[in-house]
Amino acid sequence: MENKGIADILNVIAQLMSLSDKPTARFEVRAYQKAALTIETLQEPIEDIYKKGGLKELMELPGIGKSIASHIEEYIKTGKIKKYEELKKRYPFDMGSLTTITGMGAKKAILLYKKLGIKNLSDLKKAAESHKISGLEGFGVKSEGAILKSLAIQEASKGRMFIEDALPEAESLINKLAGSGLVEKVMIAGSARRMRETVGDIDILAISKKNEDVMEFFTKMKEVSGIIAKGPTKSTVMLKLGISCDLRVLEPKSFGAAVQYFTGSKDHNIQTRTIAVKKGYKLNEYGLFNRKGRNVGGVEEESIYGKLGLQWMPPEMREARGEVELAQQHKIPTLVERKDIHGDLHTHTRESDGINTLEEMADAARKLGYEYITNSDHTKSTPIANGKDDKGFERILKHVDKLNDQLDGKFTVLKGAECDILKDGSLDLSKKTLKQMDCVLGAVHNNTLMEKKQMTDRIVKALDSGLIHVLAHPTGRIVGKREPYQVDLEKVAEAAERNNVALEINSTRRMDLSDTNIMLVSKYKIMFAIDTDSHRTNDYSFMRYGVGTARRGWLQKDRILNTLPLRELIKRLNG
Ligand code: DGT
Ligand code: CA
Ligand code: CA
Repeated sequence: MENKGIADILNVIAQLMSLSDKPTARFEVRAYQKAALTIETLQEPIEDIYKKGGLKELMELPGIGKSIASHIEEYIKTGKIKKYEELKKRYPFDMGSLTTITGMGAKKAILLYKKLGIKNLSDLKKAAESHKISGLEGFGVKSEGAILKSLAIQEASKGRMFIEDALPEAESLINKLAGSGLVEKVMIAGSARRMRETVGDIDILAISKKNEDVMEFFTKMKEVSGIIAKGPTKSTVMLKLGISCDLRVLEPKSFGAAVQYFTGSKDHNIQTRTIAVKKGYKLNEYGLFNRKGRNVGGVEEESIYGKLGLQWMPPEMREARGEVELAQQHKIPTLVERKDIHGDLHTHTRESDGINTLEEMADAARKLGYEYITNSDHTKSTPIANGKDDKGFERILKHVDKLNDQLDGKFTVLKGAECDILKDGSLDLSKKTLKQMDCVLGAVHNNTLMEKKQMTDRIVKALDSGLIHVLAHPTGRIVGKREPYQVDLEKVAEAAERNNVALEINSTRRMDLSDTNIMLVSKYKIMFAIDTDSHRTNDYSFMRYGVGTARRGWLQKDRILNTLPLRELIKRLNG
């Protein structure tokens, strides 16, 4: 049984229970959501945990109490959860997939089921296309349009996988290949090496003299669900993960050329090939050949770039966005790296919708070598995330003070909030509360279907309040799931510059700002904050994807707020 499968069920139970009028339902909903969150990111199969220590062991997991633990036990033993089966009978529609649509919560989904009999995404598409939804109360032309758009994005992203799902798998595959003793060298190429936010397939390159044995090993790995092609130099398999993987076995003399070629991107390769031709070479995946047909490319990709008169550039830049011209001038910037990061400015705890305590979040960050985190729990206008009001934050801020006292300068938790930017651009906490904080994140979560001008004005007004330090996930998009809201990002960047507000690069599935949006706004004199928006300690590991995206947007260390050591950061936040 997959952890993801059971987490999905718990999430659907939460959604279905949120329809109940029972006063205690809210707490139960949160309990199911938290349990789902925990299970989703477990490093080992939950079944193994259960086998080790039964119910008791399950209840040791954060956010899993007795009743949910017994549901899990029931599922492991019988393949079913009675409570879920009963709820499904009462609400016989596909809540899980309907609520992946922008703006569609459980209440809207049930309304659509009751009024129009919509049971799944294909019913939803038909109803939206024939304009049956815009006439319903609580919907409108705008939300019907948003539904169609959201369906279209899901359609378009089919077959591509989020980098955060694909890269760990790619790494585990190359580690196993390296450990097989059959290869002299093995590495990841393609879009995964370029840290593109989605990956169409995984590309692996290896050097070996034992081609047949390597291919035998590769096609029989336990991650493989089927063999698409098997040959001595190239094999393609389908992975259980739901994505395919190419392995190419090469000779040392063409490895550099293959690395350059298969790292791509295709458009970047077209530009490098054109330069090669102008210099009288022929460049392909086998080498860089001079007029006499001799391979002068060497074994490393650096030498290929060198022969072409190009400075080597990080894979993240290879998207034909001007990097080749920069390389000709030897002006490739030194991009920010994961090791430059000193802390994380966006984290949640159990106080809102996180899993861990403040102490656990601080401790885990300290173990990563960080100097600081911002505690940024949600505010009251996002009740689904258990957002807190001024009074709640009064208590939270005291808690932070107390912890900082205990930490005695060895680590610092900055006081903050992920404060909702309300429909009219006002903020969800009082000025008095916000003024006591070190690092306030402003964020739009609700009423996202506004016209572009209204949304821009709303965010600009919030930034002009002078109370915000970071604008969290500035466009509201979620990769493969949700379109960004309509907003003039350049106007927002202008306001950020005016008010000394950093724009976030949110490293979760939001990946917001995206690489292209970073490029759009980096001409303004603004800082960026690469945050993980962690809801549990494991989430800190998302940081490298945010860093990858920043690198794809050509950002250097001096543009990233959280590369600053604590003292400089505080100066900057106060300035
Ligand atoms: P993906 O898999 O869609 O996420 O993106 P990539 O970039 O990994 O593309 P993929 O796997 O089709 O091919 C790997 C690399 O091989 C690609 O980045 C560049 C190179 N490549 C593939 N097809 C062509 C081509 O037709 N011309 C050139 N110049 N390069 C190609
Ligand atoms: Ca690929
Ligand atoms: Ca490929």
